[in-house]
Amino acid sequence: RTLSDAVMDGMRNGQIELHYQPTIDLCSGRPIGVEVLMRWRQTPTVMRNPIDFLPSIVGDDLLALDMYVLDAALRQSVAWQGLNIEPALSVNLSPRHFAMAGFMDRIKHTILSHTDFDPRRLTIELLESHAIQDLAQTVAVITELRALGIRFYLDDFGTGHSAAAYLKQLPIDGIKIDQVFTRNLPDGQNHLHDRAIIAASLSMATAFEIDVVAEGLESAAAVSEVVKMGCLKGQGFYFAKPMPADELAIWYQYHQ
Ligand code: G
Ligand code: G
Ligand code: MN
Ligand code: NA
Repeated sequence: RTLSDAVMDGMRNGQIELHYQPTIDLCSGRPIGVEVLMRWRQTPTVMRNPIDFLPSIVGDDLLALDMYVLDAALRQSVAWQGLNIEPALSVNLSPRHFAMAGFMDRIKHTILSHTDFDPRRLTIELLESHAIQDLAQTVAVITELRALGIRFYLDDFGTGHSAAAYLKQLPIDGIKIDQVFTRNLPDGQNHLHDRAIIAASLSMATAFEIDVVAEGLESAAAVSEVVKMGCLKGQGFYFAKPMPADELAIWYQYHQ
């Protein structure tokens, strides 16, 4: 049995869990929303991160897994509304799905079946490291979903092979600056190069009138550096690690 089969069986047996990491308004220090991050509870004591198993899952299986995560996150969000917390949700999706037949109907059905969820509270993060296969089709799907109020961000910005081209060609609302560019701030190895890349990303985002979130903020000093450069939103262990839903609810009620 392959790793992919084991994960898909795990999904059917309730072993896929969601963790949630807050994103922060760097001016007020308050949370704006949460990024949804998948985990696989392979055994009661072994929890695996997606980096270990996602690369082995392809095609329809990856789509099924991503739709499972989206559906579970929307259900969680509606449950949180009952506790008076309403974080915006950011869900990771591979842009590969966007060229697949039937994807549009499938994702729309998943989102609209949660009638108590306002689609304006959903952001989709597209992994920039995954190549886009059918650009015209991808643009068409994004455009139709944006008409429902869903926002799109390019994730891992700067680490793929076509960041600037995607920025130019896709109708997106924001970018997430990858943690490889923030982790050595303020004065670690090659920090001048990192600063140049962050400044260039911010400058492009300003020209395109889109949002920027800096990832991987692990210290107050790193936060203060990106704020000085003009970045208004962030995420990272300095503020909060990814947490299970019950912990996130307590964290959010305390910090909102
Ligand atoms: O949580 P962690 O740092 O281990 O996540 C590692 C990577 O896995 C991140 O780049 C993230 O974008 C990706 N990832 C996490 N959850 C999902 C998901 O539900 N679907 C997809 N396609 N990628 C995910
Ligand atoms: O690629 P993506 O942005 O989706 O990945 C998010 C991943 O980054 C999550 O797996 C999360 O655990 C991890 N992460 C979030 N904040 C930090 C941080 O401050 N430092 C490090 N090293 N990893 C982080
Ligand atoms: Mn992400
Ligand atoms: Na990222």
